[in-house]
Amino acid sequence: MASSLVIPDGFQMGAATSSWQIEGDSAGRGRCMWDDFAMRPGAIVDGTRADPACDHVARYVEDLDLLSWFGVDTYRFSISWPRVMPGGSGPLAVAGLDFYDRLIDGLLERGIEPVVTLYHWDLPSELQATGGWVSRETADRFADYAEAMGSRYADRVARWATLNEPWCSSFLGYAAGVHAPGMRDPGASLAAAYHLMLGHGLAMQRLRAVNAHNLGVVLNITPVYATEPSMKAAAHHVDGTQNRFFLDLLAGRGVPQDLIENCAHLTDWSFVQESDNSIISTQMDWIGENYYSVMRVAPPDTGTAEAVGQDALASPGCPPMTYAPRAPLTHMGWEIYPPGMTEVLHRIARDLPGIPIWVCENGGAMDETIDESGVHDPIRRHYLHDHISAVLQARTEGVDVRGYFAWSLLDNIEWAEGWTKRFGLVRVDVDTQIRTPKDSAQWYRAVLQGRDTSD
Ligand code: IFM
Repeated sequence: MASSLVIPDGFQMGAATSSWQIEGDSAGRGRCMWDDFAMRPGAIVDGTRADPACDHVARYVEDLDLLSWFGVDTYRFSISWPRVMPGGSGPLAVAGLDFYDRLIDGLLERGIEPVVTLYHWDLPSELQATGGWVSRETADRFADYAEAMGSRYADRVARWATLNEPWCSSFLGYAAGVHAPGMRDPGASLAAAYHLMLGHGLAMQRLRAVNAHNLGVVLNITPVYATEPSMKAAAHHVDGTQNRFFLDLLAGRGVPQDLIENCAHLTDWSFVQESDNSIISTQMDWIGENYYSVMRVAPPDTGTAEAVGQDALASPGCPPMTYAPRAPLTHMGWEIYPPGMTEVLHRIARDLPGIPIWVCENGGAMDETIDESGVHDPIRRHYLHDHISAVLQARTEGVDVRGYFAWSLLDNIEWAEGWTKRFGLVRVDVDTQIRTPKDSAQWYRAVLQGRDTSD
């Protein structure tokens, strides 16, 4: 790894979290589909529930002080829909709204820009009970919720993301069944993906109407490679469900024709209405990219390792295939491949020209050792170094990338992996809730403060 990293002036550096992964205090909000999913035996590998998570609702001041300690320019967090609007529609919950007021004001007092994600997967249970994202009405309810949040916080929020990683919400949740709501219905997952994007477009319009500024969405566009020429068609299909579906809808090109044809046995696509196109492609002010790894599409039964979320079921309509990530791997089984970061930023710039990009998540669950001198995680430190360098390379090559958020500020609930996979810069002891900055945190802080970053 190169010995130093120079962050250009004006390039924003931050850290990110999401509500269900850190907040705890489930008694202080309505239920969401992840609370329900977590009750299913075996759904979350270690039986983790929403509480205590990082007990962030009670400890947010300590967490704000940690952000100050790092010296971040910006912090990306998500609002829990069921905390501010229990049930997913109707009256707002004052205690929930007040919590995010205090969080946002605390950030501003510390000179940190708040970036809000409106939907990071915690759909109110009541909306899942009426079909969740498979139902078009959920997109309307999301737009109502977005408008309510815009009305309350637009004066203080620097940037808004409607959705986080709609690919995960739709295909991991409704097709592969490994995320809430735990369904395995490929046709339904395509409707869910579409309605998420419709909800995005509707929310953009409603946010703008209440003077919320800097509006966008966060995707997880992922380079997809065929391991051999015979797998090119399968890789193209995976690229369709993983990437082109979202990019093409945002660009106003509609659902890719090859997906329409290849998935015709799964759905009649009757949920697609012509008038939706202009809504979904409402002009964005920015786009977020969460980059962790790449996908290597290989012949069936030749996969070399299990990678969390790299599941053929999550690409409805795909020809027989498997994934074959190459070492080195993180604890998620995800290949560590920094050049993919540069590549993906170029691709987004090409497919959605003229839209500034923020890297909204990047990081890894890695080996770490704990002793009296601290938490030692050299692999994470190298990972961050190499990926930030890859972002800056894309910027040098002309991509309009404006900032980077490390995932994650804190160790937190890694969804169906529970507490078994830790992505934090800061270690969280779940029993004591003691926060301990890892070596990677010290390094990241030094980068942010422009101090010595030599290896
Ligand atoms: O923890 C998740 C996050 O919620 C969404 N992006 C990927 C991260 C790691 O899996």
